[in-house]
Amino acid sequence: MKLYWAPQTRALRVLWLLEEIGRPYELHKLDLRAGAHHTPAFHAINPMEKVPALQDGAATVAESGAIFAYLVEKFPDSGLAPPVGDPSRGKFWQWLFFASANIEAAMTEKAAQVKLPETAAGWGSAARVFAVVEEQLAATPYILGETFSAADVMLASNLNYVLKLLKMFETRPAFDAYLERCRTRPAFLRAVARDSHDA
Ligand SMILES: N[C@@H](CCC(=O)N[C@@H](CS)C(=O)NCC(=O)O)C(=O)O
Repeated sequence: MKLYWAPQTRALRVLWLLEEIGRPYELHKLDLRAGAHHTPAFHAINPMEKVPALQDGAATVAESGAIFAYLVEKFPDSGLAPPVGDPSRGKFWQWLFFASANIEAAMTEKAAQVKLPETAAGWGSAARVFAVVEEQLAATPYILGETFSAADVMLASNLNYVLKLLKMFETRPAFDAYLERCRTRPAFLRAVARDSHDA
C-alpha cells in the first residue's frame, strides 16, 4: 500500500490508522508548496488533488473517510471495527461519518463565521456538534464505548486538530481525557514521529 501524504496535513489520520493496522505500507510524499499534487498522474488518483490518497495494487481511494472504510474492510482482523453483523457496527459507521462530516463543517462555520439556521445546516451548529461528542465521551472512554476503534482515530484526529493545534474551540475535560488516552497510543506516537521525520 502506498499513502500519498504531506506532513502536517489531514494525511496524518491515515498514517495513524496504518500504524494501528500494522501492515506494510510506504509513504509517497507530495510537496504541496511545490504543487506536486497538481499533476495529471495524481489527478487520476484524486481529482480533488488533495492528500490523503491511498494506492493498493490496482485500487486507489481518496477522502479520509473512504480510506478508513476501505482499510477496515480489507483488514477485518485488525480489530479496529466491529465485525459485520455486530449490532455496534452501525454506530461505528455513524461516528466515522459524523467525525468526517460534522466536525469539518463546524470548523468551516467558525473560520468563515457562517451562521445558518440549525434546521438548515446539516451539522446543526458547531455548538451542537461538540455537545453531542462531549455527551458520549463523558460517558465512555471511547466513542463506541469501552473499545478503541478506527472511528476514534478519525474523531481524535479531528479533535486534536481543532482543539489542540488550531485552538479554534475551547477544549473540555471530557475531550482532554479522551485525547490523552488516544494520543498516548504507540501507533499515534509512531505516526507523529514518521510525519515529522519523513517531512
Ligand atoms: N476531504 C478531504 C480533505 C483533504 C484536504 O483538505 N487535504 C489538504 C491538506 S490538509 C490538501 O491536500 N490541500 C492541498 C491543496 O488543496 O492544494 C479528506 O478528508 O481527505
